[in-house]
Amino acid sequence: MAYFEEISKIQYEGSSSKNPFAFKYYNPEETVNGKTMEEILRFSVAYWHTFTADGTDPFGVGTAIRPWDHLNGLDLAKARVEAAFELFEKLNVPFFCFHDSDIAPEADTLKETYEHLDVITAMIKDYMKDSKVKLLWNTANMFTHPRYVHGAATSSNADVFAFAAAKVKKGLEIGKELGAENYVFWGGREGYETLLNTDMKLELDNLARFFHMAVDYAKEIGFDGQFLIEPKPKEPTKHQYDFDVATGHAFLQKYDLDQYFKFNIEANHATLAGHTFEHELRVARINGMLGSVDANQGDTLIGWDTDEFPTDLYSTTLAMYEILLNGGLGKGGLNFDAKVRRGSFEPEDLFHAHIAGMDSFAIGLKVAAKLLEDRVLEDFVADRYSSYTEGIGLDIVEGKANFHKLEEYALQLGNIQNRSGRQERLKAIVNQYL
Ligand code: XYL
Repeated sequence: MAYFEEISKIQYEGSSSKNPFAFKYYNPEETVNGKTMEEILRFSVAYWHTFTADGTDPFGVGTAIRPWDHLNGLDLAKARVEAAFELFEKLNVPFFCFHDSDIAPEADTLKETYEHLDVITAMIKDYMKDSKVKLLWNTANMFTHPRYVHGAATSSNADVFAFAAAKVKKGLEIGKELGAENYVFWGGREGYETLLNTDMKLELDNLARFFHMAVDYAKEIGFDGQFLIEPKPKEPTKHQYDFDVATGHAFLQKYDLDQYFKFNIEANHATLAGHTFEHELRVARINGMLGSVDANQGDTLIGWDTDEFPTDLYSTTLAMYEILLNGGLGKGGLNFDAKVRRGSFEPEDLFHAHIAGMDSFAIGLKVAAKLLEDRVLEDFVADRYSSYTEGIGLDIVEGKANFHKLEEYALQLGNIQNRSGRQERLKAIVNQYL
């Protein structure tokens, strides 16, 4: 059965095409620096936003019209798998991602939930056999059910810690079964609401214990996917422990976990933390910790995680600039952790949204590659820091300076001359490439 009958496979038609169901810029076969767009961009569909969510928001019920709406329970879960593979195929995306609870309904007992997961995992595996689509990552939902009211691995209740561990154990088994390239931890409720009732040290120590157990179990079963932490500063908790990349990195280093983890960086989480998307990518990149990306965008006028499909070309360009400098995303990809707006409730909007996101990143890739090829920013930055390539600057960089030597040098300096940072000129040059 076809769920999106009216829509055929989306093809690349070029920028002059007026066909809404065509890519204008994303041409999977086109090469950029010797690799195809498909290989570099590694697009992924997020199961939760595209097949599970219905447009519910804090003020109103769902608005989405979906061809599987009339079904329930496991029948609904199965229909979603069928619809998912139809959409993957038609959009020609190479990857998808899910939480356990997106693919199969949670039952009253953990045992029954496992049974549901087994049925749907087998079905997904079957579909994957006849498809080129791979699992970018899976994860466990440890934030929706009331049991996670005080967190999962950072809960004040050890029973919840144990329950969460069982969910991740199962998640790793599923990841292995489906050949997942990564496993994600997003700690939505791993944080606190008030310090008045919180043992922060125990919660953080427990979170590290939990991650070490996950690493051990992955080794035990031979799961070789990359572990990823997805930082977010807040929402739903007031303060989330994986606040941003820098905070998460310090945590991983403190607990000897940095060798096993990288980061899954989400654009809208970066902006919630008061950073730009490219800032988070840069911090991860220069520390060798850039794993994967949740490609979306927020809204400057709204203070929460709006998870919009990415259409801001300035942002996709600067993101792709970081990704290219990183030598690509390795096992990671660009996962559209993005939802159609509540007012875009028709099934075809799922296609328009993904086409918009894929085209926006394709433009970003091409512009970033050209910027790098012309060394627009590299030459400027190299020149800006040239004082460290000779004289006292070179001594500082080579560890040949100390406060005595620097004082001696400073004492004989006349007026210090600085040079302009030329921010506006550089922005204008970037605009010339867009
Ligand atoms: C919510 C988060 C999640 C993670 C996976 O803000 O983005 O959707 O990506 O748990």
